[in-house]
Amino acid sequence: MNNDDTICAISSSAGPAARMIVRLSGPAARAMALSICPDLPAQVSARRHRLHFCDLEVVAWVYGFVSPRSYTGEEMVEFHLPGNMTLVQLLIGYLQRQGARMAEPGEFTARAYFNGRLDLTRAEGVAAIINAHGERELQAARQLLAGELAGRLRPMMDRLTEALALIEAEIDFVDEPVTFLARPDLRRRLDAILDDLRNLLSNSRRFERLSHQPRVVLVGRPNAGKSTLLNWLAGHDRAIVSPLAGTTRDVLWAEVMLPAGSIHLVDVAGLEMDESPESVVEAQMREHARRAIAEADLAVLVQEVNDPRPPIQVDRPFDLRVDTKADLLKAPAGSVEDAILISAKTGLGRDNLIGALNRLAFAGDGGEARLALNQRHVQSIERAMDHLQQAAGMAESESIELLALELRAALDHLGRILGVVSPDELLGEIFSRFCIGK
Ligand SMILES: Nc1nc2c(ncn2[C@@H]2O[C@H](COP(=O)(O)OP(=O)(O)OP(=O)(O)O)[C@@H](O)[C@H]2O)c(=O)[nH]1
Ligand SMILES: [Mg+2]
Repeated sequence: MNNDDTICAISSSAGPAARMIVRLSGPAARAMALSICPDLPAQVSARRHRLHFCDLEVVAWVYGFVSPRSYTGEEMVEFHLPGNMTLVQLLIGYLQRQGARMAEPGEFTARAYFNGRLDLTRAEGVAAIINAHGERELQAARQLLAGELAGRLRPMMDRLTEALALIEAEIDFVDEPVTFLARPDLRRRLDAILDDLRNLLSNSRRFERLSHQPRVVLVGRPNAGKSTLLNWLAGHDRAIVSPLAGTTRDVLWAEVMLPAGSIHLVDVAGLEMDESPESVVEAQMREHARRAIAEADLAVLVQEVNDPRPPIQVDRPFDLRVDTKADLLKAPAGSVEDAILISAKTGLGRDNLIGALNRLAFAGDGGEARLALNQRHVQSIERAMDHLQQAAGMAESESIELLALELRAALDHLGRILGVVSPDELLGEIFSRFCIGK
């Protein structure tokens, strides 16, 4: 990426809006802005101005930022124009004729990173916010942007740097019998850093998991009330319900909102225990059901409360049992102890059921306080831990050169997370996930 030129882009979201934002950043940003807005103040400012370009006079809010006090760290100007795409395109065309180049996706944030305004985890936070689906991802992205991961890693890196410096000092004084760091002390320090990294991994969530919608499949005999349950939780008539056994044939699903997120609730054909399929359709129906059951994250056994037969069995254990049609309950002993008793007719058990599904589907998610790590973070932490383990194993040995090498490699991997040492291809990979104008 070349930072010598001045870039511009539309940085408001796509589609009609009351205001549209054109961003300009780089060494010539101010000069270009002055050519259409001669009274732009020399200091940081936010004012309404009359802009003159392409024989037009347009009243717009103009935000002037002075290097290094801007998002990118460069001279920056933002034009907040009336929401008119033609106007915006005329302005962009004008700026291009003045020498501005259209920004690539993520280029504003990349410049912020190169100018030391953001570390790499925070830059990823910006990308994650732009791409967030739903509240949980947004929350995790905000944590990244707030620098929480960096805040946890930096003290560990400082401790590691200190140990490395002491070891390297010994290498420099190899001819003299000095020890700057007693070996048991070194070992303790390395073990402590390893413990902290291990804790960071085990107490964090995975970013990738946040966007995964847990699949929950309803399994039971024909007529048990599975489709009714699907409709009841989805809040609309997704599936056909009838008193005839064998109503559902295809695999159906609906998105169901639970307090911690949404799940993909799957309804399949009712299954009998040991019945051989009578027709081609039935064989297919079973095969589809079997696959949906195997692919689900959770399986719920749905059984009519008065059904005296033993529950059906499938190739996996059930995570939850739901007894349906509680309004038809003949004797109180009908329900199994750890089953959730519901009635779609009277509304009984709905909160219980939602609570149980929520716990199962989002267990281990651990609320908002836990940090979310992406694949790249986890991989770098694991590699750093491998090198630290190697180093800890050598702590007692004589060859401190090799030990220093391992410590340096560990530090390097942690540094990559923050972008302290970042190969170009890694940077390209991260910033290309942005959209233009960010
Ligand atoms: N009284 C009562 N009837 C219910 C309740 N839930 C479902 N039913 C009835 O039970 C019958 C079967 O319901 P479905 O939801 O179609 O059952 P299913 O398990 O999807 O059946 P298949 O698709 O054939 O496997 C329908 O007539 C429903 O109206 C309930 O809570 N109370
Ligand atoms: Mg059904």
